[in-house]
Amino acid sequence: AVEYETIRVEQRGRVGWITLDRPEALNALNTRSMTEVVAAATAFDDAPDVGAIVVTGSEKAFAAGADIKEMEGKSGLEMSLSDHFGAWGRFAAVRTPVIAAVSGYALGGGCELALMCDIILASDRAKFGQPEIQLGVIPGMGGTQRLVRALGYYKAAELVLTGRMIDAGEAERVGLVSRVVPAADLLNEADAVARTIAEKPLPALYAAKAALDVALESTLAEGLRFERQAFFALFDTADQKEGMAAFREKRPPNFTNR
Ligand code: CO8
Repeated sequence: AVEYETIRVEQRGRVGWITLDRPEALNALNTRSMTEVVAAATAFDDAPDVGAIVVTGSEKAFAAGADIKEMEGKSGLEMSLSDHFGAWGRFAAVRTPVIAAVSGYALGGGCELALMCDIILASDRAKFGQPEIQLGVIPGMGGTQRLVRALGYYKAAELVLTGRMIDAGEAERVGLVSRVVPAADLLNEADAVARTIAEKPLPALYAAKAALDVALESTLAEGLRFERQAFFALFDTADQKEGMAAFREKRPPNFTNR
């Protein structure tokens, strides 16, 4: 078994849990934690009995950014040659739906990690922000791109240019967060949402996530073409036949994830 140092990993039912666990650094993301989160997420993605993944931190911090102390002394050339944090691309490419359950700080790379997930649930103690400008840099794990797509240009520009943190209520109002719950309820709420997703048929979940992803990076015409092909392909799955038969027979479906 893999020995994780910076995360805790657990499968409960059909839900894979990844808990960031570097409390001494407010879960700041270093190379080690990137490697571990990516390994855990891709292992859950490969497991046929996992239908949803939850990523969370502690009540005080989801993740307070990329690890500043690790990056500080590097040159641009070193960052570039090592493709510093490039492996996060594999996290974003996970086919299984991923839920971020955020409490406390989700700053910089922490906010960007949440943005790589499909659903963001927040506790009333959550704070989001891209403070990189104050460090003389900019978001480097997708923040400028995903925030513009998620919030629109003007709100994203304000956050990236000022570095201002927003609380959970504002994050919900601007559409970053699906729902805000009391901190004590966050993990139960994440579990409920994850279970709801994980009991759906896997081929349709993969297709839905892939189509949603295409919406972020294509024209409407390309996206509609992708959606239609994915829709057609699902008619070759056992779960489509079962789902529609169950509807007709007025009984719950029994999906086999094929
Ligand atoms: N990196 C390293 N260590 C951190 C980080 C971080 N991002 N955040 C907190 N820590 C450490 C602190 O240094 C401190 O350690 P120590 O006890 O050894 O001094 C410990 O965690 C606790 O932190 P604080 O004492 O500061 O706790 P407070 O409650 O007083 O403050 C804050 C909490 C406001 C969250 C504060 O810690 C803070 O401002 N942190 C930095 C936030 C930040 O600027 N994040 C952005 C980082 S840059 C980034 O994410 C770029 C991403 C893109 C990279 C892509 C590369 C390709």
